[in-house]
Amino acid sequence: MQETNDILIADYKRDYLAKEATAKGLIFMGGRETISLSGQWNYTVDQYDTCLRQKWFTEVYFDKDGRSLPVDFSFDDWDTITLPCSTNLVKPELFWYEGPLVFTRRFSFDPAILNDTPTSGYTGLSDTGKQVFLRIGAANYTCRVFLNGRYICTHNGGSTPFMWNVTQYLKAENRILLVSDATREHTNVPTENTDWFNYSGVYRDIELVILPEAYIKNLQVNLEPNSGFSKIRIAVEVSDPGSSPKSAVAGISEGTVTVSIPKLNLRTEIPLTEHRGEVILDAAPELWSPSTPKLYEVQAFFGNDTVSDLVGFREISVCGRDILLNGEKIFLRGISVHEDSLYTGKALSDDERMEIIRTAKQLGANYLRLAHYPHHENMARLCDREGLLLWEEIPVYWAIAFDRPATYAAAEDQLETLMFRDFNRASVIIWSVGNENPDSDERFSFMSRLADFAHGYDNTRMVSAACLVDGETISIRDRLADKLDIIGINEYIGWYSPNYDELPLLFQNSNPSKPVIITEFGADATIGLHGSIHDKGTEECQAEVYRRQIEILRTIPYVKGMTPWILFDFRCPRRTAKIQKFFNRKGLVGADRKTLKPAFHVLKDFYHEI
Ligand code: GCB
Repeated sequence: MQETNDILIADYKRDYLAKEATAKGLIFMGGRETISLSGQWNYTVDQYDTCLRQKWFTEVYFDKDGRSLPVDFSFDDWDTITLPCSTNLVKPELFWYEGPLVFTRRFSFDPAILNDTPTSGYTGLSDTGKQVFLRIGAANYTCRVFLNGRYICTHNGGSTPFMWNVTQYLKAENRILLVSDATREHTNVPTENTDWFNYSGVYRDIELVILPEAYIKNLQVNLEPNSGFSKIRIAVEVSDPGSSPKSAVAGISEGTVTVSIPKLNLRTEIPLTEHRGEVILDAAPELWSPSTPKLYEVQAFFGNDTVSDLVGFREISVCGRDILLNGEKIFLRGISVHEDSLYTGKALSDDERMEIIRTAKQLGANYLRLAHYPHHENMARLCDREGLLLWEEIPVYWAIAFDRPATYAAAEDQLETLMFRDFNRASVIIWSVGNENPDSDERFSFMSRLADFAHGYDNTRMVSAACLVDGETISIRDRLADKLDIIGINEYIGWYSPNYDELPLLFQNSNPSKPVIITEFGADATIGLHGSIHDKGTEECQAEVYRRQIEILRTIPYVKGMTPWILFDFRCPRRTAKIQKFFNRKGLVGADRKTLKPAFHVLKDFYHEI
């Protein structure tokens, strides 16, 4: 009989339901120093979740009388892995594995970082009030954190960051253990069925963030909408002193935050009430746009805390059926992209992100759709710098469990996390609340709530969703459109609907009152496969779909942009045909990111012409 009774307890996860890390626990990261825990870890596949059942993280090796106990793990002898990464690509046996994985490492933490007076036996309390937060950029889908034998927190959501205060659990010598589990569940966001590869593991950075006792929790900087481009809004939030471990300094959080934008000769004191403050100031920044991606350094100071950010100032709005950037009509020459690399899965390097940007620019694009979930935060930072507009999305994809309150809560949390993380990114102009969701009352109320939530959180961006064509009437008709600023439409005429006549019909049958972006059209093409324009899967057929689509779309006055599907071929377990071999081959470029298909040039010619 096992000491822990693990073989008898079916409901072993109940011990890990409390302490869920959500958007509310996030802290502004710009300009902060961090201690990286990325690098070499030990790991194992733990298919039966034995770590959670037996509580391996408590490391009980002896009974109370000192006799040794058998254990089913040996952390330091497990294989090593370099985190972050997509575990599936580490070795062939792991390629299809989605289940629980355990990662662990030791690390030293210098107590002097937290204490003015040197202490030998660090007990976890700092005498300066400084605090240490763990931040994980993303782990798919559920990630449970353990530190020095204690359960710390659980995060749900495969592509959003989370943070947790670990000050009281830290020692000079530490063991951290993470259990990630990418098992697809019907009730998750995304649900179990998607058209992309479900890479598992901890695939974005793991770091410790050192904060003073009172710190800046959030800093939002933006051009105030409808101010004639002449006012900047700055909003700050500081930590709640009640949450600090040292109550003696409670009250420190009231006062002011100083914010400065040196290149605009702007310096202001923002008074705080209940930890928050906001000012709207006169300013005349050079406006950010794809052709002039001007960024300004912003610094904020509060007690011993300093943060900074690089911020562009632009206004995105809708007027009738037009999209306006800085008051001028713009056509969004876009392309969709997944966060997927042949070599690194979802753990792209910045070089790989730049490769996406360069290839999109070669195409003549000014805009990317980051489908279908939050991509790495560096993507929006790079697009700020390089001058590409962005659509960012949460994975409310296909048939989500729209009737479940907990599923809604998960979707809203991912949306709030994404908006918190990327609020200051000028490149991000649209929040998308979902993709191709079959119409039902539950879906309508779920997605309406998300759209309202996005509007309530952020009045500096447009809200959209990629909707389906109404199949019965062949028209743009979706109840959700009332809740959106811009209507996204996925239509695969020439591919899933082979009758090209439906394309002009779709627009004849529709009369939207808002701008429309064709969020997807496309066709598979296997590199080197040739045939007639009617032979599905050939380069010729794909190029023909692009020609026929562009011929019509360019004439529709309310189509104000497009993001055809997709820039690069990407891995997808659903795609088993001879021409697919577990890849979705709708890329304009192969998965090698080098081989351009003829359709690339068709779209490129159009984008360069307009
Ligand atoms: C879609 C989906 C996208 C798929 C694509 C396809 O409509 O939004 O995720 O990958 O079609 O290739 O079928």
